[in-house]
Amino acid sequence: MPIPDAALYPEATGQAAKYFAQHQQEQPLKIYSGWFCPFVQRVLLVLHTKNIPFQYIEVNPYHKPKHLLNLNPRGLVPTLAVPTANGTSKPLFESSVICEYLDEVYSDPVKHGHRLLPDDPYERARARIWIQFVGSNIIPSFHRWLQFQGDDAAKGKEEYFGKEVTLPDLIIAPWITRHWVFDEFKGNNGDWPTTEDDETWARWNNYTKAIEDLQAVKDTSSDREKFFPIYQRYADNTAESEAAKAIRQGSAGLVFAAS
Ligand code: GSH
Repeated sequence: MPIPDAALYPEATGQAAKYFAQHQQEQPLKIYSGWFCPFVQRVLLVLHTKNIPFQYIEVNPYHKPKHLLNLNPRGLVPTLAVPTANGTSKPLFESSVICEYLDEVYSDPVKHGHRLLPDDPYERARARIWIQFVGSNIIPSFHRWLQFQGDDAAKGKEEYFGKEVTLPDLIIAPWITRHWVFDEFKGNNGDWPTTEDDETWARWNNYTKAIEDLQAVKDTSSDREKFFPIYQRYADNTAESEAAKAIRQGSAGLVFAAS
């Protein structure tokens, strides 16, 4: 039976076609790629950002050509062929592992710019948490929403948007429900950044709406106009609360960090 996934448009188009055309020449570092694959794209983004010389090799991973299987028995893209000292190559796979490898190996700041993972071990560990989170939560949710049918699709959608509130949501919610203060007191007049940031703001607005719709937020919020005199004092910088004083002294971290 034919594999439905194998029926692919055979090659990249548009800007990607031009970019890949510039990377057809023989190079020691090779990426076995599918133009359509988001995991591949991760690696291409790193190669591009770090200006790493590479050869682009288009394969259809659903047909699993022999030269791909020789490198990667699972026959997945991306697969990287890494040059060895004796002129042969050795394979590497798993997109996030490849990305980290490239960042580590191509580390000359003059040739390759800044490191994509932070230098500080703690910050690096935190970045890895997010990387892991994308892999373990976001992409699976994306696919569940995309692939599930009927009632299950609705469940997938809820999951993708994150139906269940988490502690970080609740920790930030009071400030989210108060960002009108900038319109009211700082002359912002709803003038949040637009144009190239539209998409970000659309996501922000979705998130804000989800927070505002929480019953717990509704049940614990007073009428907006009752906040006016309080925030007027902050806006005039005449408030004398610990927070207001700390902000004036530049030591807000001590007040807010553990609160
Ligand atoms: N976890 C892998 C990674 O991050 O590199 C996933 C790679 C992957 O699933 N690639 C797809 C593939 O090669 C194309 S987007 N599929 C072939 C198959 O499923 O047989």
